[in-house]
Amino acid sequence: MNLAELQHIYQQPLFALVQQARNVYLEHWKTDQVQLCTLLSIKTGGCSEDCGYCSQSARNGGKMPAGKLLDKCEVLEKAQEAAANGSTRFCMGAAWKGVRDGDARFEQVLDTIRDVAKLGMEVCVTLGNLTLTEARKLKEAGVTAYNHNIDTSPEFYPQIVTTHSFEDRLSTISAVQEVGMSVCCGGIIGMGESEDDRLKMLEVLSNFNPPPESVPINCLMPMPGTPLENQPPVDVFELLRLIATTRIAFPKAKVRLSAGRSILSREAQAFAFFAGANSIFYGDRLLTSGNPGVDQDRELLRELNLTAQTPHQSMSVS
Ligand code: SAM
Ligand code: DTB
Ligand code: SF4
Repeated sequence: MNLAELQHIYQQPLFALVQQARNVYLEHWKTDQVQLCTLLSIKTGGCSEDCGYCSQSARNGGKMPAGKLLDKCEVLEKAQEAAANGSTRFCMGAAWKGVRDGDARFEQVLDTIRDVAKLGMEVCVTLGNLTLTEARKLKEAGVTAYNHNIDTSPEFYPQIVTTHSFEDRLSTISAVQEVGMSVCCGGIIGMGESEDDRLKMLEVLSNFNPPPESVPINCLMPMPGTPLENQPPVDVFELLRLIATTRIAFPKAKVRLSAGRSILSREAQAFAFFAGANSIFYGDRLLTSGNPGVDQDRELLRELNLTAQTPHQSMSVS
């Protein structure tokens, strides 16, 4: 879809937009199921990059000490706990610019992935830049999806990050696609970008071939010490419009209501599910910030009569 088409969808009266999104959802997904993804930061802080939103950048005040890469046993323990809690996807994140084949830390991550993959959940990793060689090894180790967000429009990106380019992000995504791994790619809203920047981000995503398997929509968590620490919260109706537009643009994708749920009311989350979101981060923590507790989320899903997706479930209707 191009920007004009996305604007046309996005600018409809809110109820017409949400109704269209709900219809698209029902055409492609038979039941009201939500994918439950648990995140684990396997290497926290000390990152060389200057992403303005990120608490883990060594350049953003440097308050967060660089942690060590978690060993396999620690990760497996968390992954088993996630599986026992009903998670269908386990996503491991590292505060790295990227990974290189031959590096001992990359070998350690591959070894960990091989064991996590045996637990039956979908396995997602987000490790920064890759080339074809690393992408192939990750797939062989059992990774099902690689998360690499473009975060915003190509035009706004340089105002948020200067240590790598938007094109660098796209080149990693091409490598992931070339080896046949699913792409999980979305962005953040609330960084000072315009509504058109958000739609331009969707325009770029909609030109991916194949389109992303999942699209995380994160609301900025304003992290102390970062240049964006004082950003005001995202307007809830702007979030709902973007979720609905994403559902319409990507009928078959998991649209993930990602960072920021801890400041959304139960009603706003219910509205977001109605508008087409069908995936959440599930677990008490995101990477360095908080998330609603597992018990709270279980209760919310029960009240909304939403059930958990099984792993590797794509659309229920062909
Ligand atoms: N270093 C890797 C990378 O940049 O791809 C992986 C980890 S990075 C923390 C993954 C994603 O988390 C970012 O692309 C961004 O979309 C999201 N993120 C990071 N900090 C955030 C924040 N404060 N609020 C919302 N989303 C955030
Ligand atoms: C994504 O799109 N959101 C997640 C995951 N992919 C890696 C990360 C959210 C991070 C929120 C801020 C934090 O916890 O540091
Ligand atoms: Fe590093 Fe990723 Fe955070 Fe950017 S978003 S500073 S690359 S951990």
